[in-house]
Amino acid sequence: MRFDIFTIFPGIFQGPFDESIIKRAIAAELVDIQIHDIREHGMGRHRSVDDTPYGGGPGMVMAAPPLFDSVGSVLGDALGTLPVILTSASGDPFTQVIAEELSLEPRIAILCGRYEGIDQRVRDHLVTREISIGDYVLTGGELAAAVMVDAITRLIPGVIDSESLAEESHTAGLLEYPHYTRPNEYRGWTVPDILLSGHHAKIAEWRMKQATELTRQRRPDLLDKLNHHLKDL
Ligand code: JCK
Repeated sequence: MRFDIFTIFPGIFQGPFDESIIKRAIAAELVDIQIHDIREHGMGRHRSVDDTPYGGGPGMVMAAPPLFDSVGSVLGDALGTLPVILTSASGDPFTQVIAEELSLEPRIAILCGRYEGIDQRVRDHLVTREISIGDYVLTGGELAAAVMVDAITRLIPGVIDSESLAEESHTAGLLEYPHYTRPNEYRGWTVPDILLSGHHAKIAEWRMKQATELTRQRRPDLLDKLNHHLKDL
């Protein structure tokens, strides 16, 4: 799978993909993440990518031409056939279901906004989908793009151990059950006996009960959603 990320701050992506699981996925050529600097298509002598808003008001607006030129030059004829995602606080909420859908695509473009806004013609004629990673305010779209790439990449076959993904599907829609590792006693705090018993069926049952109970306490909305899905089956 290939990601093309368009940004005016390519340096933000120096860190996030250069460690651990994503780094391994890149090395194994399971994923290809290309960062493109929109400013290479900036306007005029100063390579501007923004301008003041028509109609007045505070802040600057990201201009359309550098974005169309940048995305057009990288995607070429593929433009029009693949998802072009805009990270935006006004977008559809990003969910695991969306991550799963997008993990099936061979290639995705992600545009990272900055400033107070983006020229509406980009949304209307370049972007196929607007996605938000949550109801809080970021300074720009780059960290949201990194979050989406991370969540999507781990779903690509071969990136994560298939046992872990199978375990995840058993408990999908629930919060995690408690985990323990050695030592069995630490500062007088012990590990639940059931986990040391070797009774695999009993352990699975205990974990499911723990996950369900924690979800009921902390995220009853997730249980409601899960019940709706089960009713549909
Ligand atoms: C992209 C610029 C900064 C901040 C004005 C917005 C009402 C406008 C995001 N989950 C998420 N939160 N924030 C973002 C995000 C923020 C961005 C850009 C994504 C580009 N900014 C900014 C505030 C405003 N308010 C709501 C007025 C821009 C995602 N994904």
